[in-house]
Amino acid sequence: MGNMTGNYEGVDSWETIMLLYNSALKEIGTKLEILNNEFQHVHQYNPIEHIKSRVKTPESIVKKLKRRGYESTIENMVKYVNDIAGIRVICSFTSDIYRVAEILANQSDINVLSIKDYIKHPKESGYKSYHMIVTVPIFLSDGVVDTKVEIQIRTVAMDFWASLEHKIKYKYEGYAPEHIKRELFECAEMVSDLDAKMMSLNEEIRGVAAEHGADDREREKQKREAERTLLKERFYGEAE
Ligand code: 0O2
Repeated sequence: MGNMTGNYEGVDSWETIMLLYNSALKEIGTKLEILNNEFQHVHQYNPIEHIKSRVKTPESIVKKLKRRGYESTIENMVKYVNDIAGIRVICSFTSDIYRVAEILANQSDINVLSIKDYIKHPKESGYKSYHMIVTVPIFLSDGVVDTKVEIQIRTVAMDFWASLEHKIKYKYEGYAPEHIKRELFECAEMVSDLDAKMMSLNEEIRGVAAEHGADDREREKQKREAERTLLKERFYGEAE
């Protein structure tokens, strides 16, 4: 069996393909969970708030292919629909988004196919999120298949905005009234302000916590030194 992003002979049945995409979601989900646990262990904080994953519905896949002028075949779907397996990673702060993205991209079995940074370059609507299309190897009984996953990384606030915007877009079938679009855009700006303020507040708090940590360490050191001096006095009758 070949590489699904190039030669996907043998990966031709709907069931096999769905098995691959579901497995890819599990692999990426586990990687993210391990990362979050390690961060908790080493730095006592979680960069990831929560993770949502889904496999695109057949209707949605067909719609996307049609929109782009492709026939609805398994070959076209594997080749042209990049978000059949999608995972959404919700972080507290913008800085966490870039941290998580970089760590994932540097893992040796992850191959980054493309990146769209809608945080640095928001969409016209105001949409902000960090998108990566990656492949992850899926080990089957008779071979390895590199399988595509779309990873969307965003803050809680960006996610809140995107959910509402998606709902509105869906309701108006893409043709929302101008005033709604305008207000949504204004909300997107508020989301950016909120994210920026929350991040700088968090940095300040962490600065204070680090200072407290340094004070605690200094006190601990002085206590240990006092104990050593006392022990020496007891043993030798005098301090050095
Ligand atoms: P749905 O209904 O969420 O599944 P590519 O994947 O590179 O071939 P595409 O699909 O245009 O091309 O990529 P892009 O721009 O990275 O968008 C992919 C997904 O991002 C979308 O999937 C949405 O989930 C999300 N997204 C992009 N733009 C917007 C936006 O303006 N508002 C909201 N709420 N979500 C957005 P789908 O399949 O288009 O939609």
